Amino acid sequence: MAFGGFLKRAKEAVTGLARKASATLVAGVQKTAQTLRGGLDFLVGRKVDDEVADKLRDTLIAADVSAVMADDLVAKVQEAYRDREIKSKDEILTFLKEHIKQGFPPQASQPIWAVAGEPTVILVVGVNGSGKTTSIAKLAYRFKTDGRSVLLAPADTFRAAAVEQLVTWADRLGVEYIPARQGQDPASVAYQAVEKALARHSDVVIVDTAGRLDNKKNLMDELEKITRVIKKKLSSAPHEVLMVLDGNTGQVAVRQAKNFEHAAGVTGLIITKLDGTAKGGAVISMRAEVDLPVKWIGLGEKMTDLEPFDADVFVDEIFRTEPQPTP
Ligand SMILES: Nc1nc2c(ncn2[C@@H]2O[C@H](COP(=O)(O)OP(=O)(O)OP(=O)(O)O)[C@@H](O)[C@H]2O)c(=O)[nH]1
Ligand SMILES: [Mg+2]
Repeated sequence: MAFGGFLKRAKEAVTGLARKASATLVAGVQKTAQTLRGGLDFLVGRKVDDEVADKLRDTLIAADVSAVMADDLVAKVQEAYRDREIKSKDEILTFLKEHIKQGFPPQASQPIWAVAGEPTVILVVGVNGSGKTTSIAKLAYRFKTDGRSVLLAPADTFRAAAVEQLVTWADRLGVEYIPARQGQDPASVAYQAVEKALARHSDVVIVDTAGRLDNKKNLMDELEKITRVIKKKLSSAPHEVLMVLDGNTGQVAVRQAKNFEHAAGVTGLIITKLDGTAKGGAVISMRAEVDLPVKWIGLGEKMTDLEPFDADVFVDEIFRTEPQPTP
C-alpha cells in the first residue's frame, strides 16, 4: 500500500474524531429526518401521557423503525419521564438518541482486513437489484482513494450485462478486473481473481455475485461453492462477506437480514438507497433485530455516495431538530 494512502487514513482517523456528518449523509437522510422532525414537534411543552407516547411510537414507525424497537424506546421514555429524569423535548430527544446509540457496539462496523501481505477478499451478496454492483464500484473507489490496489471479480456471470456493468466501472475507476464471460462458473472467476491478486500483491479483491439469490438455499449454495474454491488459493479468504440490502424497502430489508443472519458466514451489511426514502429508521433497527453490523451505507448513485456506517453520526443526523442546510 502506498505511503500516501497510509498518511491519508491516519489523518482521517484523527480528523474523524470530530465525526461530523458529510454533505452526502445530510442530503441523503433528509427525508427520514423530516419525517421524524415532523412527528416529534408535538413533544414541545407536552406531558408524556398515553397520547404523546402513541404519537412518539407512530413517528418512529413512520420512519420504519421496527415495532419491537419503537415499543421498547417508548416504554423507556415513559419510564424516564415518570422518574423525572427527562422532561423537555430536547431531553427526550437526547435520551432517545443515547439509547439507540448504545445498541451499536463501538468498532463493530469496521472492515475486516486480511493480515499484512495477503489480499483482503470481500464477497458481495444480496437479492436482485439491491445495489451490489454499484456498491462494489463505490467500495473500489474508496479503497483506491485510500491507496489500496483493487481487483474486481465479475462473478455474476448469469447475465452478460452484469459482467459488462462491473467492467465498465473498473475502467472508469482505473482498477483491475478479471475478464469473464456469460455462463462461466462464478467460482472460477473468483478463484482466478484471488490467484491474480496473490501474484500481483493486490490489496483487495471484491467479488460480485448474481442477484438470483432470492432464497437461503441459493445463497448458501453459491457462497459455499465460491468459498470452497477460493480457499484452495487462500485459506483465510473470504475475509468479509457483505450482504447488500435495499434501504428503500425498510422493514423488508430488516426481515431479509434476519433471514440470512446465520447463513453462509455473512459478516456485515451494506444498506443502499437511503437517499430519497423516509425509511432510514430501518437502519437503526438492524442492530436491535439482527446480529450483524451495518458496515456501509449507500446514499446515491455516484461513486462517492457510499460511507462507512457511523451510528453516532447517523442517529444525530436523522434526529436533527433543525433542518440543516447542506454544508
Ligand atoms: N439512489 C440510489 N440508487 C442506488 C444506490 N445503490 C444502487 N443504486 C441503483 O440501484 C440500481 C441497481 O443497482 P445494481 O448495483 O445494479 O444492483 P445489483 O444488486 O447489482 O443488481 P443485480 O445484479 O441485477 O442483482 C441501479 O440503478 C443503481 O444505480 C444508492 O445508494 N442510492
Ligand atoms: Mg449486479
